[in-house]
Amino acid sequence: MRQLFIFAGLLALALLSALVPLDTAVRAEEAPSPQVQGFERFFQAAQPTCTFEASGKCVDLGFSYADRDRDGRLTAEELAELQADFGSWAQWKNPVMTKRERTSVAIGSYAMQAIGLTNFIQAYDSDGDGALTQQELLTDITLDERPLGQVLQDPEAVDWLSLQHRLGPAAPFLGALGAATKAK
Ligand SMILES: [Ca+2]
Ligand SMILES: [Ca+2]
Repeated sequence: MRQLFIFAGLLALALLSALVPLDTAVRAEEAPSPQVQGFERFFQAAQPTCTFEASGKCVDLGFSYADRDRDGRLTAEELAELQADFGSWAQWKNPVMTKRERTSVAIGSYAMQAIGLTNFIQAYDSDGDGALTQQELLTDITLDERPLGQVLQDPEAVDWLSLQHRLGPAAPFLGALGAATKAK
């Protein structure tokens, strides 16, 4: 639960927002930390966009949330912060998640653990500056006017083979997640 959804960073958020609509009417009893509150605000704000609007808008929202210093690149520090926020948030949210949502989060967590932040950045950092631009992050995904959830379910839009090749150690988990999105 302390690890991030699938590709770390914005993609994870976008995926989660798009594929795992959570029942937010019920709240956990414990008072959430400022980090959890911040992530929850982001999640609530992004969900309508990510569910109904063009995929690029959802990705933009996720990226700007993660890009704390607004320089257009996600560094290892920013991704680690995001990962920590997401972990706390997912823990807080856990009591109100459905079994399926918990499973998705768990698969994503295992995948991120298997990959590791450093390897993840290296896999997509084509200019070698140690950080990821949105373009680098989306290397294996072709966005279009459909909402992100639909784009990610389209085998033509996501190059799962390339993605698994890049993120080798996590391939089984990514394959499972790919299959899960298709089976939806
Ligand atoms: Ca940045
Ligand atoms: Ca880069």
